[in-house]
Amino acid sequence: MRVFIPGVDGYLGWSLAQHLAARGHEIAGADSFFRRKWVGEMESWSATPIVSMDERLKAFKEHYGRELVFWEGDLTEWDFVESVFKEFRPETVVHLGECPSAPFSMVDVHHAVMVQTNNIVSTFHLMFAMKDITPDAHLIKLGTMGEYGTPDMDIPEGFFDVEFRGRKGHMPFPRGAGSWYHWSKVHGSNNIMFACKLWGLRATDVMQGVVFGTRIDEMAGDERLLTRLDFDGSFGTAINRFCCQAVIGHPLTPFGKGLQKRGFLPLRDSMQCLTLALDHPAEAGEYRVFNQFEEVYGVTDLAHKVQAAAEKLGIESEIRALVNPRVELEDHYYNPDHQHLLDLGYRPSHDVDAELRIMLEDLTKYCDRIDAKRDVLIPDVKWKGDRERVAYLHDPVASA
Ligand code: USQ
Repeated sequence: MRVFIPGVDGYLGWSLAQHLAARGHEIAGADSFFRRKWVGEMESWSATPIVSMDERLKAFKEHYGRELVFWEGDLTEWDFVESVFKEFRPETVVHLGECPSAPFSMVDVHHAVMVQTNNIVSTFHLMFAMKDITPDAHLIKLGTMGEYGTPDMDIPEGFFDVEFRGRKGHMPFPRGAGSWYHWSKVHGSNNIMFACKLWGLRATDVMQGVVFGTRIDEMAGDERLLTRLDFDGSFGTAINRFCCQAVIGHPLTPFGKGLQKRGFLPLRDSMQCLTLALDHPAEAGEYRVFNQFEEVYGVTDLAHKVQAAAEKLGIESEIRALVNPRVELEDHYYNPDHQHLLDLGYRPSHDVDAELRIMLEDLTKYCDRIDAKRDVLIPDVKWKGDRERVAYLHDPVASA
C-alpha cells in the first residue's frame, strides 16, 4: 500500500516508516524539521543521537531495500501539500505532523497560536488534498486521549448514547482537554468528523495515550535507525522522562500528588495499533474513533515501576514530587474504553517491565547526552503563564 506519513522525522513517524517498510508497504514522508527546532528552543535535544534526514534516508534504503520518498516542507502551505498528493497519490495518510506538546502550547500567546494554527491548518490541508486528489484514501489522524480530559465517568470511544428530555441520540462524547495543544486536537477531530459527513472521506481518529519506549525491533543494530526520545519538561513524556532521570541519578518527578492517571502504551504497541487501523480502513463516509492505549497507570506508580526496573540493573533512584506546573486534577476517576483495536486483533505486549529494562539499557549508553542537559528535566512552563523552573514539593510522595 502507498502510505504517506506527514511528520516522518518525529518519534512516531520515523518508527512507523520502518515498521511499515518492513511489512512491504511503499512509504513517503514529509517533514519541516520543526520538532528538532522546537526542542532546541527548549534548550534540549534527543537523548538518542538522531542523525540528519539524509543519513536516515541512506540507512533506510540499505535496510529495507527501497527508498523512502521524502519531501522537506511545511504542511501549513497548501501548494506543498497539493504537490505531494499529486505526485505520490497516497492510499493511506497517517497524520503525525503536528506539534505534540501540551507545555509548549502554554508558553505564551505566540506558542498557543502557533500550535493551534499548525495543527488545525495542517489537518485541513490534508483533508482537502484527499477530497480533491485521493478521495478513496484513508486518513489515520493522531488525536489524543487528552481530548476527553478526566471526567468523573467512564469514557467511551468517541461516541455515546444519551437521553435528554425524552429523546435519544448517539453523540460525540464531550471533550474536556487540559491544554491549548489538547484543544487543537479536539478542533482537528471535529473538522475531520464534518469532512467525512460532507465529502464521504474515510477516517480513523486515534485517541492515543502516552507512548513510551526507545525503539522497535526494526531499529536494532544500526544507530542511524534510532528514533528520537525527548526528556525536557515540554517534549518529554512521563515514562520516557522517568527513565532518563533514573540513568543519570536525577530524582524521578511525579507532579503534585502524583495520582494523575493516564493510558500508556509502548512504542511497539503504538506501531501495532496504527498498522491494524491501516490494514482495516474505515468505510467511505465513516468517521471512527479508536482509544489507543494498553493500560491505565497513576504517574507515581509508574515512577515506582521505573525505580524497581532501574534497581534490577544496579541503578539507585529516588522519587521526589515537583510542584505541579499544570492545571489538572491530581487525584481522579479514570476508566476509558479501548475495545475497538482489541476487536481488530490488537494483542498488547503487556510486558512493561521488559520494555523498561530495554529503555534503561539503551538510555544508559546515552546518559552523557542527558546529563549535559539535565537542567531541562525540571519543567519551566507553568499553565498559569509565568516561566520559571518549578520547585520540589516537601511533602512525602503519595502512592495510589
Ligand atoms: N507528569 C508527571 N511528571 C513528569 C511528566 C508528566 O507527573 O515528569 C504527569 C503530567 O502532569 C500528566 C501526566 O504525567 O498528568 C502525563 O503527562 P505527559 O507529559 O507524559 O503527557 P501529556 O502532556 O498528557 O502529553 C503526551 C504527549 C501528547 C499526547 C498525550 C496523550 O506529549 O502528544 O497527546 O501524551 S494523553 O496524555 O493521553 O493525553
